[in-house]
Amino acid sequence: MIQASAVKKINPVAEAEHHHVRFIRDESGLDYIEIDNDLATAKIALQGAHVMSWQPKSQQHPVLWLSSNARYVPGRSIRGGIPICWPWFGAHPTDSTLCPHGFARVMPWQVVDAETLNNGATRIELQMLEPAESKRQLSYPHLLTVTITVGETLRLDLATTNKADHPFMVGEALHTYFHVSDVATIQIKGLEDTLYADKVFNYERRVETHDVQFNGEFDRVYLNTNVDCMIHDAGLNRQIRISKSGSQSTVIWNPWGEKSNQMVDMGKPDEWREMICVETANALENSVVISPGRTHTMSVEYRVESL
Ligand code: TA6
Repeated sequence: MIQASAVKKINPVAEAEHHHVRFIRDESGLDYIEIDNDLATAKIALQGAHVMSWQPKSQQHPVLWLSSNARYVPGRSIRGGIPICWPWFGAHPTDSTLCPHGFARVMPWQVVDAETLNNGATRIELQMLEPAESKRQLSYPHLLTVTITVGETLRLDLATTNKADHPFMVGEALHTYFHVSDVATIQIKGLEDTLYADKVFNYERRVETHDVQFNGEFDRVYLNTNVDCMIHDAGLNRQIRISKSGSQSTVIWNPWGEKSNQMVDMGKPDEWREMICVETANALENSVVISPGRTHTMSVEYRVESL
């Protein structure tokens, strides 16, 4: 974890200009943005433009789950928060040597704009930088930005611009880890009658018949769906509403105990019980073809509601 003694300010000008925003660097050289405005707190790693935490000041509990032994090292994704999967989701379609879920989540990003909105929220726009490694994995010219708005709600707008002279296809996900009281007692509402591909059963296709509930490993890509989902959590007396646009897939994942225990960064033995991933995505056949000169934007907004 970040040692307080190793933390130093890296952008005092931006800090002065943009109230509520602080830049810090840890001992591995990773940079972070801390936001503390009238409405909420949040922390974002510049590697991956990775939102690590967000908590509205009206809420007693964190909304996002962040593993207690997440790794904060260059080139590795942080376990928890909101990893950005791009430009493919899951395994690369043709080259198994490439990292699952693409490279955006481990690339350096830079802040291109920051402002305080009239409602008190903080809006930060980041752009992915393109080291040689990313060019090797995606040779087409492109621009990837994410705008993160931190307030009573949390909003992310992930925008891909095609700067090539031919169309290209992207798969993508905002792979959000939510903090829940106990994954075995929550329900996810909004996906009844939706077709899904079940990764636990070799991508077998079925149609959801009920609210989603959990009693074992769960890894599904719900397809052709753009509706709101709600994580109904009686244990925390709250519901998290997930509203999205530009997204046709919703991915839900919890590895359960055995798989979590095989992973080096899933926290203490039972920590996986307090986590559910509900991902705003365009995956499998919902991957998006972007024409030359066009921008495709996938957006999501999270809101905590009382039960
Ligand atoms: O979104 C679900 C999933 O694709 C699962 O199959 C699981 O592997 C998970 O993402 C985590 O992937 P990661 O590469 O972050 O370990």
